Amino acid sequence: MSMIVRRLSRAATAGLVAAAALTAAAHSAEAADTLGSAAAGQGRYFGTAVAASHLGESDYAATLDREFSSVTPENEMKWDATEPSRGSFTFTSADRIVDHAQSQGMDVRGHTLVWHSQLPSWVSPLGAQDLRTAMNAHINGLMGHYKGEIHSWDVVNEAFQDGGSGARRSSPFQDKLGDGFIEEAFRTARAADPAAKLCYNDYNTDGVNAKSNAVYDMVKDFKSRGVPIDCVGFQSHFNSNSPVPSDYRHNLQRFADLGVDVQITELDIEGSGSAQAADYTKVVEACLSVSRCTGMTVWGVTDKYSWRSGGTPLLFDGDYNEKPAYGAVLSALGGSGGPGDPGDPGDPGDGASCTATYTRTADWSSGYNGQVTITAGAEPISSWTATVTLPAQQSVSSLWNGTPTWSGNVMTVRPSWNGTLAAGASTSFGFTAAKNGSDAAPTVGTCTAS
Ligand code: G2I
Repeated sequence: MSMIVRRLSRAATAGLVAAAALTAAAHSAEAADTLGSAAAGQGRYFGTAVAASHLGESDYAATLDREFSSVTPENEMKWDATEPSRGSFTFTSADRIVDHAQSQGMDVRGHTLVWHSQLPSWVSPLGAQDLRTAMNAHINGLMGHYKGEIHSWDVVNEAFQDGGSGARRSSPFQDKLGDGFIEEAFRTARAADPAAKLCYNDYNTDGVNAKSNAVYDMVKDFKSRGVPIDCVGFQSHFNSNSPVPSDYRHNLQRFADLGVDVQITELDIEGSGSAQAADYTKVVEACLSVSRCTGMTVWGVTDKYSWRSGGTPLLFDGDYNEKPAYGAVLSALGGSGGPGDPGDPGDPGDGASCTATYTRTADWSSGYNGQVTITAGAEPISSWTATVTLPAQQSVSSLWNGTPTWSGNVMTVRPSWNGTLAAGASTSFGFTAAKNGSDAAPTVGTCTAS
């Protein structure tokens, strides 16, 4: 689909975004027994990196939808994914994540516009003037497509070297355009989407050191000269070689004192058990004690899909069980519940649960039949609720074995006669949809049960 068409259809879903925001507000008023609702009680978001390819896995989607209030596409908004050849933008995977997030009332962080890594091969050979044009066109292409839909963008990522020098990292942008490329990227970004917070994002800048000092000096300079910058992202990838620094809070605060928000953008901490839990507690407490620390994002939902899978660095294990670190984070956020607590929605076998999976059962040129199968979890259930988000153009003409309510193109379906299911048992509902020019599949969101 061309960028222009998609841009129009995104604007047409504005009503849907508003409806999703209402869902989020209602959600945060419930008992703070999830990461997102507990963080909302502290005026913060709690997010995760998401890969589009996992959204069809029901346990992945259920954990994501239940626990998190913000998402960051892990790879889908990077340059190689969105503009693989010059001037030709593809947003299919990124749109999937944004549509899913909006259907659940989640915010979206944009990651990332200008970065030396995951660059398509056509970028590096460009001469200086051409590279400048291409960089600005890339920023405008991405930010234009998602205008008004992204709460914070990582405009420039990882532009400083590791080690003691505090120098800029060599990259096509640095080497050909010089230090000024960062400023230019931020100015272009501000014009492209004035509502988005514009962030500089980096790693090994979590404590006070030569690298964070260099970023600090840049932000101070930007603020003094009116270069538009709103926030600094601290990736916070920790392990035994790179532990949570003792001056983490102090470092976040000194950046906040420059007049920018700070965000923890890619948190993960290798380890397990109580030691890992204690480290996560330090990070959450540091953010909560800095009023301009507006939210935290962990870099993935489950250990099994982490870029550091060997290090089990996340809050849910490979079977989506809550780890001790989950309980520590929830309690540091002022929430209640956690692994083993009665009524905790994330505990397997502890309370009603269900999963929802989608299949297309019939297909013709102008329409199709879809079927959603609801399967009870480890306990019997007496009712279920499933959400189905249709591509904007499509419309549903009939639905059977379920009772729908609509918000924009999000259909929330509850049982008609088939709410009661034994543990592990299934039922399904079906519907007929008109394609109206779009053959895309609907997205099935979280299934909740009682
Ligand atoms: O490296 C951890 C993060 C450091 N900060 C910037 C982040 O954008 C970065 O994320 C990681 C992703 O978590 C990985 O998933 O960035 C990596 C690339 O630099 C991502 O890995 C890549 C693999 O290297 C590719 O082989 C693969 O095709 O993911 C791609 C998509 O699955």
